[in-house]
Amino acid sequence: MAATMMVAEPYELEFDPGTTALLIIDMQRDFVEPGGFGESLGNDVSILRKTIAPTQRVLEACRKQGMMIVHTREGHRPDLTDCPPSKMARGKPARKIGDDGSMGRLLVRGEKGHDIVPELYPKPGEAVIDKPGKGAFYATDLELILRNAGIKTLIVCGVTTEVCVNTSVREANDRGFNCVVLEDCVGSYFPEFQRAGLAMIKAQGGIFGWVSDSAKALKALAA
Ligand code: TIU
Repeated sequence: MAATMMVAEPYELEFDPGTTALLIIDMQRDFVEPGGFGESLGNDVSILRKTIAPTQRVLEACRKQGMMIVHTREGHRPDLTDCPPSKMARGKPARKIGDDGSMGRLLVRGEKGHDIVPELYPKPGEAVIDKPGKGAFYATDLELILRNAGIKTLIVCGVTTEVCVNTSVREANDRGFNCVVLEDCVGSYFPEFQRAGLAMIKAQGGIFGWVSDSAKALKALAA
């Protein structure tokens, strides 16, 4: 497929699916199902589940185009040596990172809660980036993988809008990648942060990137 256009804000985005990756941030049970890390921070996690269906449609369209697909997971080694003590202590939670939850140890690699929800589960050959922080580029090989594949544009989905999605988009933007965030494919525990998190990406002429939605992305990918 040749270069195409996606209707977006603040203006139309031109992209080539051959140099574009779908980046799905942290669609893990720990953030979207009860008993996980998100709930341990005091959040109602059910609000995030509405991102799953539109993200699934975009994922299927990108797979059909043969585009690069990258999934990220936030989490830590079982011995927690890569978890800053400050992160563990933040919020004084009743259940901390590494403690037992109903889906295994919270935010620990290899546990059920740490893995990606079944609806969006990676297929063989799709990159899975395990990240210890909120940003997908910090202490990971994501940039190397994207550069080696000649990727220029990122279509971004995932959770949460103002935390890991925003942090990762800012990191990507500073590295020269064009990012378009699909608003119905990203979710926040806080409606006001969903609005602000998207507004600050597309403000000032697209200071961090573009905002579009799954329907517009599907239309662009079908063109
Ligand atoms: N707490 C919250 O909103 N998010 C996170 O801790 N991680 C991600 O956003 N993935």
